[in-house]
Formats: sequence, structure tokens, C-alpha cells
Amino acid sequence: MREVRRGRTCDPRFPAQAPVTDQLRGFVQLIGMLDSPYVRRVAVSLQLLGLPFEHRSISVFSTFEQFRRINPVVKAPSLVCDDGTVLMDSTLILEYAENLAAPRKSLMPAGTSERRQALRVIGLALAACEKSIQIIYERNLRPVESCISHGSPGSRVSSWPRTTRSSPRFCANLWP
Ligand SMILES: N[C@@H](CCC(=O)N[C@@H](CS)C(=O)NCC(=O)O)C(=O)O
Repeated sequence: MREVRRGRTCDPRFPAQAPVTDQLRGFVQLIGMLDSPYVRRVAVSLQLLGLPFEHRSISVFSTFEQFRRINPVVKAPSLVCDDGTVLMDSTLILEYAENLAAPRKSLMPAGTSERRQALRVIGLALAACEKSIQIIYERNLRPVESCISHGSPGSRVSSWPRTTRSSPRFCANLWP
């Protein structure tokens, strides 16, 4: 895994399409910071699948414009394929990666009941990530004046939707 920190300029006429240089041909690029559980999920899985990739630590927050030039939806992880197609969403990226690695390797069990169990665990983990991230966004990123709470800033958690507050712990409790 080679980390490329310097950004490249993409053709603004084709914002969903990243340019492919000879140097990058044959490589996929994983775009996003490793503090994201979704980016980590893809990075670890690509490594386990034995698929070479370049990781570019571009943030959806601090380097928003640079990210937007690669994927105007600004969603991490994004995967720039070797033909320039930009994929997003960790589950969809991993579906593509599994297909690339097949039949040599797969991270998913083949048997129906084992696969069902794996999907259950993945679903719980993704739900826990989603709900945790919602809490972080609400606490750290949303300006206090636009929080959905009423009352003092310290009490803003109390008016969050019940599902958002309970889910991370709930997911852990349901872990098989
Ligand atoms: N379901 C998506 C979730 C990805 C996600 O929410 N990524 C965050 C970073 S951790 C992001 O891109 N946030 C910026 C935004 O949604 O605008 C996945 O599995 O990849």
C-alpha cells in the first residue's frame, strides 16, 4: 500500500471520472481518512483479499474541495477504479472487490447459514458505526445554534431521536 498525500486535479467536465495516468493504471485508489470505520473496513478488506491499492488520505472535511474534485458526492470511502470509475459506499466497494478477487479469494463464507450469520454481524457493525457517527456529527460538527435540542447546550443529547441514542449500545448487546 503506497500512500499518496498530494492531490491531483481532475477534469471538471467529468467530475465523477478521475484521470488515469500510466503510472496509476492497474491500481485502484482508496480515497478517505483511516479514522473512518468505513474507509478502514475497505482498506483492511482489500489487503486481506490481496488486491493492490493506493491509499490517499483526503478528508471529507479538511480537504473537502480536493475530495469533491474526485467524487462530487464527497463520500468516504470512494474507490477510483483503474478505468477512472468512482465507486462509493463500503459495502458496494467490497462487492466489487470480492468480484475482482474471485475465485481466488473471498472474505465471505460460502455456506448459506454461515453467510447469513456473517451478514447479520456485518449489519450490526455497520448500524453501530452509523449511529456512533451520527452522535459524533451532532456533538462535534453541528453548530450549537442549529442542534435539535431545546434547553442548554449540554442537554442537547436528550432530545435526539431515541433510536440514535440507543443504537450503538443496542448493536453491541445483540452481538452474537
Ligand atoms: N454507508 C456508507 C457510509 C460512509 C460515510 O458515512 N462516510 C462518512 C465518513 S465516515 C462521510 O463520507 N461523511 C461525509 C458526508 O456524508 O457528507 C459506507 O458504508 O461507506
